[in-house]
Amino acid sequence: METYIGQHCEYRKWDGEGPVSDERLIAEISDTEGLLITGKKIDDSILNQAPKLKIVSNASVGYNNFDIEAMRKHNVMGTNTPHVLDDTVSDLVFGLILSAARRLPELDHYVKQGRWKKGEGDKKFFGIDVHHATLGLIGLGRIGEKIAKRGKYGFDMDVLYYNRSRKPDVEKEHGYTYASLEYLLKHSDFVVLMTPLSPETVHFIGRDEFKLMKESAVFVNGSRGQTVDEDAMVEALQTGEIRSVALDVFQQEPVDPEHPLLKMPNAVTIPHIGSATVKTRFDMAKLAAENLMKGINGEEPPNIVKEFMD
Ligand code: 8YV
Repeated sequence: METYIGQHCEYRKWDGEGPVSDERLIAEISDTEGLLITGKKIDDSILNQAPKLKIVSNASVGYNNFDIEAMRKHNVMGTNTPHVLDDTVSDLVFGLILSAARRLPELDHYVKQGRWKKGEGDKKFFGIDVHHATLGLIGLGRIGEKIAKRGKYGFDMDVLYYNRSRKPDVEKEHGYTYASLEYLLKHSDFVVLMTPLSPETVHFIGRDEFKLMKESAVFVNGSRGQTVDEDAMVEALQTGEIRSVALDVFQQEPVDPEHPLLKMPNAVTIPHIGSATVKTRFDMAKLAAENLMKGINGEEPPNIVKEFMD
């Protein structure tokens, strides 16, 4: 990717550990026309120092790191990397569903600790079935649709979905049921949150929503940590309001090692790896680089996010 970018423009790369600091970014961007980033917050404080900036290209599909209003004000467009990660993220979500249902990380740990003894009953290893269960999907976007298909055709699940806009054609083609959020929460065995983070979806799932779920429910978050009230989730696990959770995302990332969730065997926790396969990360980087170059050259990038389309 660097070769591709290097062929088209002069570039500087952040090689440091972790995300670039605001101070460092600001020191570098007075003459910059394009930025390629993952997850770095782009707001007025950055944009004020970048008078030549035309485009911020996110190497991710989520773009909650864009301060849309500020970017519009500064005439800077934002792009993302949709489509290329849909299958990879939905595979991972199914991995989370299976991990929680069959308690795979917990039991892997058990075996590796040498605790599996001859003659002991296996009742304590029992999990719950995924096949023929009810999958409740909050968010039937591109990734949500892939998850629904895996559930329906791979695991014979009944699929309920809740979405901002109803999708009658998809419903009809695959036999999914559109449900109110309340109905979905009350009737799903697996509740999967796959909605983008926006001001409307902050703490979309909180105390009231956990209370509505079945005691046997598994809650899976593959969107963003801020879409869930984490304190309420911990409480729901502690009080047995739900059975277990499986999470790719957290309110704060990396998650604090002292976080109560990390001490719970019924919380599967992985480090935000939804799209993290060799091929998909390559495809995302390629798309992000293409978006970047087009934006710098005054052409229309293929993946301008909708808020910059008018
Ligand atoms: C992350 C994602 O960006 O594309 C997204 O929105 O959540 C992921 O692809 C990626 O895992 C880097 O944190």
